[in-house]
Amino acid sequence: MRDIGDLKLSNILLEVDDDGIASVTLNRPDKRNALDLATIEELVDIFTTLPRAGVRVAILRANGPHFSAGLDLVEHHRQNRSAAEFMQVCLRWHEAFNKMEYGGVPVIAVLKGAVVGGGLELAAAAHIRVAGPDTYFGLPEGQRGLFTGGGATIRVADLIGKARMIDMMLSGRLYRGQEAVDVGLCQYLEEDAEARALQIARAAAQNPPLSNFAICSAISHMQNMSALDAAYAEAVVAGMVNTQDAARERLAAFADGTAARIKPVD
Ligand code: 1HE
Repeated sequence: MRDIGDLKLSNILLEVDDDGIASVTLNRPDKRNALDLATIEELVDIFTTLPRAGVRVAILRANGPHFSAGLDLVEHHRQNRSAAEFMQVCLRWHEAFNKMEYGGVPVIAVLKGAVVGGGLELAAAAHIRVAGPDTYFGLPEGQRGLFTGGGATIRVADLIGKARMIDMMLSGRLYRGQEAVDVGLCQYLEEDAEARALQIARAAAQNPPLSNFAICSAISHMQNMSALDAAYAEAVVAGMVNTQDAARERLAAFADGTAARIKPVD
C-alpha cells in the first residue's frame, strides 16, 4: 500500500487523522486557490493514493476566503497554449476529478466564498457539498471567452440540469444560499460548514469501507450505463457487498435486537 507520506505536495495540504479521515486542503489562498497544472497533478496523486492508503473519508477544503477561483487564468494566459496542449490540460483535470468521483472513498467538499468555473467543476466531483453562508456558485467561462473543460458539462448539468447550467454560462448568474441548495448545487447550507462536514465524515466513516466503495463508485458508474446493464451491475456489486463479513456482523446485531434502529433523532 502506498504511503501518503511519499506524496510530494506544494499547493495542497494533506493530513489523515487516527479515524482515517483525510483533510485535503487547497492551499494557494493568495491566488484564490486557482487551479494551475501543478495543483491538478497533486489532486491526481492524492486521489489515486487515498483509496489504497486505507483512508475512510476525505474532506476537501480550502485555505483563505474562497474555495476556488477555477482555472488559473494567469498561467493559461502566460503559457499561450495550443488547442492540443489545452486538450491535454483538460484530460488531466478529468483524470483528477474522475479519481475523486469513481475512487470509492467518500469526498465531502466544504465550500466558501467563490466556487466558480473550474472550482465548481472540482466541487461537483465530490460526493457531498456543504456550503457556508458566504458561498456562491458561478460559471463565468463565457465572460472570459472560455468554455468549461473540467467536466461541468457532465457533472454540473447532472446536478442542476442543462437549462440552469446554460443560463449560468450565458447570463453570469450566480447562485447562493438556500437557492443553491434548492437547485442542487449543494446538499447542505450551514453556518459552520466545516463542523457539519466533519460530522458527516464521522458518520460515513462508521460504514464498512466496502459499502462506501460501492456507494462512491458504483452509483456513478451505473449512471453511465443502460438501465439493463446498471441493474446487472447492481446485482453483482450487491452480491459482493451484502455478503461481506461486516454485513453479516451487523445483520446478526439487528437480528438479536442490539443494533440501532433507523429513526429520526430530535
Ligand atoms: C487568480 C484567479 C484565477 C484570482 N487565476 N489567478 N475564474 C474566474 O473567472 C474567477 C477569477 N477570479 C475572480 O473573479 C476573483 O479573483 C475572486 C472573486 C475569486 C476573488 O476576488 P478577490 O478580490 O478576493 O481577489 P483578486 O484580487 O481578484 O485576486 C487575488 C489574487 O488571486 C490575484 O493575484 P495577484 O498576484 O495579483 O495578487 C489574482 O490574479 C489571483 N487570482 N483568481 C489566476 N482564476 C478547465 S476550464 C475551466 C475554466 C474556468 O475555470 S473559467 C473561470 C475562471
